[in-house]
Amino acid sequence: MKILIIGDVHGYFQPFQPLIDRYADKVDLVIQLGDLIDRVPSTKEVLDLAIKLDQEDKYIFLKGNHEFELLLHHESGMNEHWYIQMGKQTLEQLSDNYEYYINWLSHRPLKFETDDILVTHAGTANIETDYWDEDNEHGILWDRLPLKRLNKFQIHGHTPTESGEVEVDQQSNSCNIDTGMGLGNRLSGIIIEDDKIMKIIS
Ligand SMILES: [Mn+2]
Repeated sequence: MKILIIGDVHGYFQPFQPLIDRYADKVDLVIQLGDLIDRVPSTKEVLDLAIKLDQEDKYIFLKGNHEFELLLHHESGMNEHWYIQMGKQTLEQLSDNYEYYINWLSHRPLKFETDDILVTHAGTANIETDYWDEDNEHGILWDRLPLKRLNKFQIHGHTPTESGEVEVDQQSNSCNIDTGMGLGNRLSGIIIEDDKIMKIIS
């Protein structure tokens, strides 16, 4: 099975749609690992496309910390840290159909897993506490610590790589595909077959 995994999009419709158009037909499954939203003004277009694609079984959209922040704002009231930085603009863009977007976002899974790979937003930190806790600063949505080596290949994003390229870490048997779209750098993806990287798209 060939799987295309796409990194953090952060509202950049422009490289996101062409990447889907060019590569989705060449694989069996497409996974985006969260942080579709925030940062630039086309969050709405990105979400509209994702929601449309998600009607097909072929697509899986995971939750990132930015989706978590928006849902926290929705459920628990003013999330000031997020709101001031980018939430206000995101909420304005989604205001016409707010409940519809919230409903879809609240159903995003935290992981995709096979016998060979584990895909999450930020990876599994080498910590004692529960890394599946969405509110844990070293949890699956937030971690920036070195990852725990598991018995499978991990693919994650969340922390832009220093090189601006897709980076493989041999020690933890993992791969970071966040090449800094949120900083205006670029969007990347990889095509995996079993646990082997067949192609890097950058
Ligand atoms: Mn993130």
